[in-house]
Amino acid sequence: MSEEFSPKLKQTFEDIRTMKVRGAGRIARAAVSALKDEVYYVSDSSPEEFYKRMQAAANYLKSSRPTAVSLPNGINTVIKSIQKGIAQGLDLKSLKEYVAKEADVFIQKSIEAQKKIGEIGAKRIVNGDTVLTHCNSQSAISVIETAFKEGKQIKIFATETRPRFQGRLTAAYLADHGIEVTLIPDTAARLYMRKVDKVVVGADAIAVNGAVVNKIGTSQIAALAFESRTRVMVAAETYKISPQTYWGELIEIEMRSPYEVAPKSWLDRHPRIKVMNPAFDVTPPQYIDFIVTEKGIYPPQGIIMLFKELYELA
Ligand code: RUB
Repeated sequence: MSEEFSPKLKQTFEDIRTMKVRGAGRIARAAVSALKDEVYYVSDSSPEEFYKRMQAAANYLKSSRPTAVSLPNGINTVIKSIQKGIAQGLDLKSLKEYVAKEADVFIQKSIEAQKKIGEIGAKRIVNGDTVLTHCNSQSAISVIETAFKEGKQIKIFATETRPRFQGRLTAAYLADHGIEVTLIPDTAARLYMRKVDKVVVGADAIAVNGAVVNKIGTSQIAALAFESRTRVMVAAETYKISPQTYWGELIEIEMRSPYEVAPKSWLDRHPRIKVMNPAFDVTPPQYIDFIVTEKGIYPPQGIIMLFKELYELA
């Protein structure tokens, strides 16, 4: 099946699958950029043939990783632009130009959204705050970095984020940008929570009821924050809201290899041990204080209204 796709598309699929490209925003932009290039990969004979080819490419890319809703949402904007262009009666050349332009618009908007989230979220960080973040979220980092650039004296705890240690990426980035950061084991989150003023995390998906799917361990941290009355901010672009959850579907949680948790040689010596390695978990809305999007700040319970507005259902 994948033979019919361009080398770039196949490479992007592999990069997302193997987590060379990771983080929900980056995944979406990489997929949309690959689809943009796919537009001109072969010369189609008709708009319908082009549509069919792009739909196959879209479905292939969607299957690279299951949880980050930004991936299908980003891809769907490209597919919808083809449908719109065909409905408008565009000829093949104009249709391809239109679709490539819409892909660029998505990428540009995604970058701008992260910046805007930083500006809005930073208003909720005050001078002297200690912030705890988990995993490696560009949107969460945007909030932290903007607050720092505004001159606020802040300290960060970054959890190491086992088993893939994305917290090291966060810690390295923040330290390289002059921000005081302390890397802690995930298991030390409760010990240090008493020193934390705000928890700031990103999201891979947001359900319409305001529940947030993010890196495994996020819900544990949110529960600890709840216990110690520490505020939890989720920084996420609106394209992370899952439309499927409006119709009652659940968000699929990616299960990853057991060898990320323990080496194969060790597991081979202990064949009776089972390993579960979920990549994400669900934080219930009651453990989240607010969600910062590029459209403004919402309580988790307000996400349904935002969703209806975005999808013109209200
Ligand atoms: C990354 C992760 C990030 C979100 C949000 O998981 O959980 O918190 O994707 O990131 P993984 P961003 O490393 O498994 O992809 O704000 O950059 O979209």
